This record gives sequence, C-alpha cells and structure tokens, in this order.
Amino acid sequence: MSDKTYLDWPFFEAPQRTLAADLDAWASANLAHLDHGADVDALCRDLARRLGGGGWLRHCVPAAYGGASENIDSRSLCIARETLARHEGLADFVFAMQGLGSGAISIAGSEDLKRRYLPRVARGEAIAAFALSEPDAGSDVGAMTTSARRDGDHYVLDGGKTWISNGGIADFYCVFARTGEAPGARGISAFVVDADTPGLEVSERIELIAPHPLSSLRFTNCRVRAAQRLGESGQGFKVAMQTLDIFRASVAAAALGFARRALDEALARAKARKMFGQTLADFQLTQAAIADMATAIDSAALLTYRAAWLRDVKGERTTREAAMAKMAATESAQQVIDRALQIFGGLGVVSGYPVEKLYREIRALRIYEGATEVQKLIIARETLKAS
Ligand code: COS
Repeated sequence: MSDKTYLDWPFFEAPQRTLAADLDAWASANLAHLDHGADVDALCRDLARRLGGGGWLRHCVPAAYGGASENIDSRSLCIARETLARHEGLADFVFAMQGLGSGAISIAGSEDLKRRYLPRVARGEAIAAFALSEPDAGSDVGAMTTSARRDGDHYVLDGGKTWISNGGIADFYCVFARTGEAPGARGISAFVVDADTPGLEVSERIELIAPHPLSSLRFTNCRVRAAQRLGESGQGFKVAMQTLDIFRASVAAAALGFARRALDEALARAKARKMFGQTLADFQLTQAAIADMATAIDSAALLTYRAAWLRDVKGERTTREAAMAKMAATESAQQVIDRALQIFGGLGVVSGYPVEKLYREIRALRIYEGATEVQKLIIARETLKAS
C-alpha cells in the first residue's frame, strides 16, 4: 500500500484529493496487465484513447476547450503523473505528452487553434507532440537552425528536429523554428504543424532502453499557414520556456511516482525475504536504506508540490521552483530505485521485474525537458537575479 499521507498537505484541495483517489482506482483496474510485448506505438494510441475515455486527459487542457479546470492546474497534472507513473510508466508518458505537446497551444494559440486542437487532445482523439530539440540544439535552444521563412500568408519550414516523443504517431506537432527577428533566443517562432502536411516526414526512429515512440523529423519546403503560428513572431522561445515551466514540475511528479513504486516493492520484498534467521527488513543496513528512500521521496514531493501550488494558487512564475523540483526529484528517484533494486538482489536485474523496469524508465527523466545541468544553470541564474 503506497503512502498517501502527503495528500493531507496544505498544498491540495478537494479536487486534487478526489483525482488522486479516482485515478488510483482506475489505474488499478485498467493498467495492471499491459502487454509490453505488443507494438509500443499501438499501445500508446490505445492508452491515449483509454485515458481520454476515462476523462483524465481533461487535466491537460483549459476548461473552455474540454478541460477540467479554468487554467491547467499544475497540482492536478502532478497528481495524475505521479499516480500513473506509480502504476505504469507508459501511461504516464502518454498523459504527459498530451499536455506537453499541446501546452504551447493552451498558452499562446489563437481562439481558432485552441478550438480546433485542444478538445480532441482532451478526448485522446488527437495525439500531440512538442518539437523543440535539434541535433545541435538540445540544452541550448537558442542555437536552433530549423527555419520558417514568411511567404505571403504562409511560412515555409526547412530543417530537422530530433528526440521528438510521439514522433511518428502524433497527429500534430508544436514546432519551434527560426524566423530571424533577432539572433539566438529572440528570433524563434512557434507553429502547429499537422502530421500530414506535405514536406514533413519522420526521418529516423530512435529505440530506447525504456521504449516509447521517439523519432527525428525532417522539414523540406514544408508550407504552413501563417494562422498556424502560436503567439507573436519572435516570441517562440518564451512560449517554449513557459510550456516547460509547467511541465518540468510534472516530470518531477513522474519521478516521484516511480520512486514511490520502488519503495513499495522494496518494502514488500524486505518484509518477505528470509535470511540468517530473520527477514531482510530486520537488518539495520536495510533499515538505513529504507530511511534514506522514504526521506528522499518526501523531500522530492515537498519541492514538487511547492512548485505546483505556487503556480496554481499564488499565480507566480515558477521557473526556479520547477527547476529545483525537476532536478531534485529525478536525481533522488534514480537513487531510490537503485536502492530498491539492491534489496531485490539478483531478481532486481531480471527482465520483467517491476524494479528492473523502473531502473530503465527513470534514467531519461534526468535528461529530457532540461538535463540536471541545465536545471542547475536556471536555479543559479534565478537565485543570482533575486540577490
Ligand atoms: N518564462 C518566460 N520567459 C523566459 C523564460 C521563462 N521560463 N526563460 C527565459 N525567458 C525569456 C528571457 O527573459 C529572455 O527574454 P528577453 O528576450 O525579453 O530578455 C529570453 O527568454 C531569452 O532567455 P535567456 O537569455 O535566458 O536564454 P538562453 O538562450 O540563455 O537560454 C536556458 C537559457 C539554458 C535556460 C534555455 O535554453 C533552456 O531552458 N534550455 C533547456 C531546454 C530544454 O529543456 N530542452 C529539452 C527539450 S524539451 S524535451
């Protein structure tokens, strides 16, 4: 039984507590026996439909466009991701991408774009993707070279994107490209590009240690209507950063869900495993590990829900707090899962055991949506700025 006492913390109100209980029950009933041998793309499409059918994806978009609350509620996003990650990492991935992939539309889209895309995202009928990174512009977003040249009432996109989650199964991509108003971060704009737009192709499929759809994209003379632009031209970098400010805290929540599952598995194992005439849990060395794991989890939870609460309730920009949560929660979850695996001994590295899967699943979270090193940069900048 996973620790739920954190739900009593003052960060939450009734809707988040209800969401935690209802989604936990739904996940127990619906995600227990996912066939990981099946085609991962088909599995993700199916999960999007089921998460949409269950009403859970409504937490990824604002209420006016089929969402659950007036503005995207960070605490609900975090509760949903934590709960899904604790049950099934792939379901968390699908949920997260519907939010991240459509976040730029919620933040900066015209009324027409919001109406055309967001309700379908919330129902799981349209799969979303966020196309920011390039081979030479991952951490340094301002170095991107994919270009969008204005041509009458169209833009013409040329270049390449990589590390694009949902690449290949997405129905649309929020693409960031250089429109050249200024060098670096100040000359970028954002666009919604439908997957079937001529000139857009999936150029490479990338296989991962914890499989999910991931691809590189190629844009060749790809004509996109100017009305598909998100926000003002030249403001794309800020739209990307605002989107990441929301979703980075939710990455922390996903790490928290993985860590909680690892602790649950480790506790059950430590209590059941007999050796030297007692159980593994009776050894002080095991207890020291459990103490470290439990404390790391609560520390990560406090940072995560502080960031979410600040954004929802105080309406503050949470660049620093989201970066702290993302860094601390992903780094400590890696250690918690490693400790859990150690408690399982040899079984921990056997394919198919939950801790083995968690060990593969957690690693990417320390890299994507801003590696730990980038989070440090952000935290230091914001701290220096405030001093
Ligand atoms: N919200 C709103 N505006 C922001 C912002 C935020 N969180 N962060 C930066 N900006 C604004 C700045 O205020 C600045 O505005 P002005 O032009 O008005 O001065 C502008 O954006 C440029 O910001 P900055 O100078 O800080 O840009 P840098 O190129 O130095 O980039 C980092 C800074 C490293 C923080 C940024 O590139 C980053 O977050 N990189 C990681 C990206 C990432 O997560 N990649 C993974 C891809 S997603 S899977």
